[in-house]
Amino acid sequence: HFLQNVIQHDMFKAGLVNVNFIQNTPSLFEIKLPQDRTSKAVKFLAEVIVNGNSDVKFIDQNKIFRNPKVPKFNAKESYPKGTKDLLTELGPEKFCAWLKAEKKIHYTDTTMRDAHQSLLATRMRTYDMLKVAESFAKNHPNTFSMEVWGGATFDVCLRFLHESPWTRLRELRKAIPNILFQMLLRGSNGVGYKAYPDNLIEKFVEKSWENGVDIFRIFDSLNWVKAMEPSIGYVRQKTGGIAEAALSYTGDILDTTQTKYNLKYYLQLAKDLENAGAHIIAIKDMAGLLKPYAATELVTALKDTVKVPIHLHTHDTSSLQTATYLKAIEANVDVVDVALGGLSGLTSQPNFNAVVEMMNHHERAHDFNMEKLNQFSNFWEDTREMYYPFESGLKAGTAEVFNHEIPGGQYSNLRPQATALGLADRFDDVKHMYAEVNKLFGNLVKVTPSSKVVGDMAIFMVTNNLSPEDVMSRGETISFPESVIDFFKGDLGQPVGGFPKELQKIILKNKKPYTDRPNAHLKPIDFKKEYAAFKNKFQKGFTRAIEIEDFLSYTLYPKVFEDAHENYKNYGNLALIPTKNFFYGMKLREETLIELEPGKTIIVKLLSVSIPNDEGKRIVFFKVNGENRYVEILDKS
Ligand code: 3PY
Ligand code: ZN
Repeated sequence: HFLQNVIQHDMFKAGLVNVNFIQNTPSLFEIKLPQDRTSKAVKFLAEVIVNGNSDVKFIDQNKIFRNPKVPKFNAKESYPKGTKDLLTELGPEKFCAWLKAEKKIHYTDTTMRDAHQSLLATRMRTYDMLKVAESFAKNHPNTFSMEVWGGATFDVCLRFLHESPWTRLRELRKAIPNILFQMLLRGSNGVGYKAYPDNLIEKFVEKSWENGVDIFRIFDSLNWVKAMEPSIGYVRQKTGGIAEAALSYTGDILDTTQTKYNLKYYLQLAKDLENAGAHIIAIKDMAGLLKPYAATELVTALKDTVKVPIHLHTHDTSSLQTATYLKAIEANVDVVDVALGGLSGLTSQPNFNAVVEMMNHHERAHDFNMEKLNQFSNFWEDTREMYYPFESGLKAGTAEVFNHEIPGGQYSNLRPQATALGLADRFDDVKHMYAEVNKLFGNLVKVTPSSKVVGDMAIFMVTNNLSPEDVMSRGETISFPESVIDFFKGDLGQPVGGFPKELQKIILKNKKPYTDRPNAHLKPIDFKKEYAAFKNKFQKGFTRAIEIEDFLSYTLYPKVFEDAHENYKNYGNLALIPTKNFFYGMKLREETLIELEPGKTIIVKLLSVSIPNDEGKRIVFFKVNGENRYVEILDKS
């Protein structure tokens, strides 16, 4: 590059150089590396080598990673037919009739969504998913569905992994064309934490279907049917997919002293959701509170009350939930959610492999190749090692969950959130306070985003040493967290039984609450105008075409999208970097392979890292496909 600068310099071309030419022409040293994909990938690696990945808060230098083995499959063979083919053939109504008539118990594999959301703070990268996707689709085509999208994955994918969630969905769809894909949709809150304009949710549903989602599990964080109705409608009108509406399970129907969320309540809710157009009803037990004998009662009664199939979801936080599945299966539940062994248990779903074994030789058994299924479990167990900084720290099942009722997906975030605020030693207090806040707020359904409001308030109260009595007696003088104020205003909708009135006044002070749908207060998106403006702003200097899906990402998460976009411009598609290198950079003399596109792989070897120069920059030397390259990186330490 230096020589290029010399040769192309006007004075050199004019033959006007003397011995001082180099010395007097500092611009010759302004080396512009070509901004191709290889350079961008190498620049990212150099950055992580020198400064680390800002998402990784500690590194265990002694950690040795195993190489996860992908279970064998035949790459040349076509895909065996699965549920996706059946849905295409039958359409949603007939498909659900088929499901209901099935005697076998069916399984949804949550490994690529809820399992890692609940165990590893949602950090699982597309890179690792794609490694096993085709193999899984060819080895286990009898899986009912795979939950691969939605919930927190959308946000985390963009924010921390610097990937496009849409590209993830498309790539997975290509690799798994035969099994139904499922997403978790927070109704009017989309894949975010607040209400969005209805026409944004409508477009989001339509584009999710076009990019690969088949089953939309729709819930509302307060079980408010009014808030779920529009999304159920969009799935029915805008897609050929399945609207699965969820009742989020709270409390304990066996406890007769708890009168709010009793069996009658859930049956009415299920009926309302069926009337709203649900193709399937999900029992969404987000905290793992549905005990085995309660499952017998709930599932039996639901099967008598609604005509559509019942899909059961739980989290194994207490370690009791495999028994719940047994009871639910005996009561004729149609599908249960499980996660491959290596990413199952505790705050994640019950163990896929073990549940299949449990059912072997039972009249509802569903045959799976256990040797292969266990190999997939091992793949994830080995892969999980690379995500160690994101483990939640929970080591064993805890019956405490029946008291605090913290959802599995929130648990793995709450501890780091508390730690970041200096409450590492007071996590017990936070859990305890979470239950207190729930009581104070009138006993809520707690699931994203209502669970976040309860969590924010619990952390706020522990930090400020406030008791529920303090809140009631001197709340007028307290500035509550914004999420709590918005919640009491009605921004997340209306809770079962309404807000506690006295507390609402204390928290809102002079603000006026409303009781209709929050979305009704929002201006619809002007897609034509706003998308055109968006393209104008973001296409410049961007190497791939901006598309409507990017606009949706931006509309849901403006700042996060802008950062991810900037990141893409600087470093290219980071989803291609192997996970080990993405989080931890490279060790000296380590060699890594990066497949920039099918058939174009670069081999990168780290040769050396210099000490910082006068400007604090280090020079990182690589060999890339046999050629020497170096990158200067400012050492920020
Ligand atoms: C989410 O909304 O992300 C959840 O997983 C809720 O359980
Ligand atoms: Zn869940």
